[in-house]
Amino acid sequence: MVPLKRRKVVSTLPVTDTGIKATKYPDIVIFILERKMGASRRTFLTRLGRTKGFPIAEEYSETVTHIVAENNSGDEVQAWLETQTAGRTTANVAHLLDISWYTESMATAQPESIQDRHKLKLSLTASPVIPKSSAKSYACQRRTPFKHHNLLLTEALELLSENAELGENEGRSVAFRRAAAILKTLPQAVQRMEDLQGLPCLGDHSLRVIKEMLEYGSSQEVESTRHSEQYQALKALTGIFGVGVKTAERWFRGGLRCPSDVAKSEERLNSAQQAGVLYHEDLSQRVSRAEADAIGQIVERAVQEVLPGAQITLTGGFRRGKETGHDVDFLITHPEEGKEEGLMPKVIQWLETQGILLYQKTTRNSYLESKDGPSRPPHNMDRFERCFSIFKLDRSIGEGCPPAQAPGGVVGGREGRAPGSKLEPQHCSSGWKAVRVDLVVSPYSQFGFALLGWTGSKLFERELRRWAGKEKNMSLSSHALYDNSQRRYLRASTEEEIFSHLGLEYIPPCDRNA
Ligand code: 8GT
Ligand code: MN
Repeated sequence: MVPLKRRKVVSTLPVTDTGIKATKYPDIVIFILERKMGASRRTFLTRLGRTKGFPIAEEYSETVTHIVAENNSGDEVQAWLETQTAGRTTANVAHLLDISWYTESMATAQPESIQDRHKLKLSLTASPVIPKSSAKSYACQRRTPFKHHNLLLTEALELLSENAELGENEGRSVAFRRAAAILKTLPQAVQRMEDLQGLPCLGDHSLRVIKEMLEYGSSQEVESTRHSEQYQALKALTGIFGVGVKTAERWFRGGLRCPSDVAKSEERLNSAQQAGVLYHEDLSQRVSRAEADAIGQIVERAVQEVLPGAQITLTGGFRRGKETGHDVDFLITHPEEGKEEGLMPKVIQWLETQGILLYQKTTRNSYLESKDGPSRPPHNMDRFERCFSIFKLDRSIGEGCPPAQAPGGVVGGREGRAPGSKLEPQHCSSGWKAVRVDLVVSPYSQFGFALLGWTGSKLFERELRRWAGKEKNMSLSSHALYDNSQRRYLRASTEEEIFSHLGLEYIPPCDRNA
């Protein structure tokens, strides 16, 4: 760890027993501001609090969680606080509270939950300090907007995360991703290591990388990884639709480096990989929001044709407000439970007859949540279907897809390519573009869970499940929330209700970009 600098603040009181270690409330540290209150009243209030077991600090430090003031405005306390922190932005900024919070807490002999009326109001031009709540350690407790102020650092940490993932080192990959995620929540660019004081999720390795980047503008480890043949090849190979880390690794050892090597090779490809190679050029382009909307209209039309009244919702990155994506994700349901059964094959068939599908593979819901989901799946879980597909989207989007023929027909058969038959990758000079589309059908009763589960980001989802398990003894999946203590499923029809069951503040989709 980088040693954290502690700033000594001169106390106006003699340092007696701080009472902090033996407290009943280890999570809070109160500081009573003497300003405008006077030393004798402060001493009285301090003693009173301590007799009730409250941890009260003599001196202000960054461990303080609650600053209590009397007859001071929020701006006055804020200005005082800035002199204590030398104007530095610190993550560990305490609640600024009126004395009423303290006296009410004295009356009940326990720290009262903070109400709006307890908070000292700051004027709108208030300082750039980060509220303590934005430094919570689970990503699902924080707001992470898509646009943030630390792109260079997060890009570097995410590259290391991706490299660890390609090396199948999941723990390391998640650690770097969590470190990147915390930097995305900061209201300004990190300039000094001190700016990181008090932030969770930053391990030694991430701190080392950040320090190097702040000092030299780049990190040697990041740059050597970025330029390494293995990283570049594994990234390029897993960038092919249908190719996972294990296959990419095997191909790499066999001397393949990029999609065109695969196309020329004798490797046996399954049907997804064949489509992946065939449409690689298009699929490696980002999908724009306009394209996502155009695909939304097609899916809407398909769904209405086969089941009037069914509803479609754009999920994934686009629901989080991203401008572009690597694919387009949709969730389909029907307000009448059970009506959605058998819907997917009909939708697929309709799309196929319109000549819109270049590839599709429908799977029943096969992931029975064995690793982190409920131990007993809900009875209707096997109704949950998903389809990985590739749409043929007219380049003059908005006009819909022409009923044109896919080159060589739809790639979707079960049999793989026979060794020796070469693939000729498609080039995007044509009037259409291949776009990856994921369709998921959910029963209405599970819709809230499915929506939450398919909106992402992947880290946000992971953190939600970790929070549920570790902090609440619950199991969250895209189907249900199971309370292990009560041994029952908790009902919810909206995302808001799920957050509430989990004891979390509701985070809207646009702030789930961890
Ligand atoms: P993108 O812009 O690159 O497309 O980013 P994205 O939309 O955030 O990612 P995605 O890879 O398209 O995945 C969308 C969401 O679906 C993510 O939240 C991811 O966690 C979720 N997701 C899968 N696979 C599965 C799965 O098998 N089960 C569930 N419940 N969710 C899944 O990608
Ligand atoms: Mn997506």
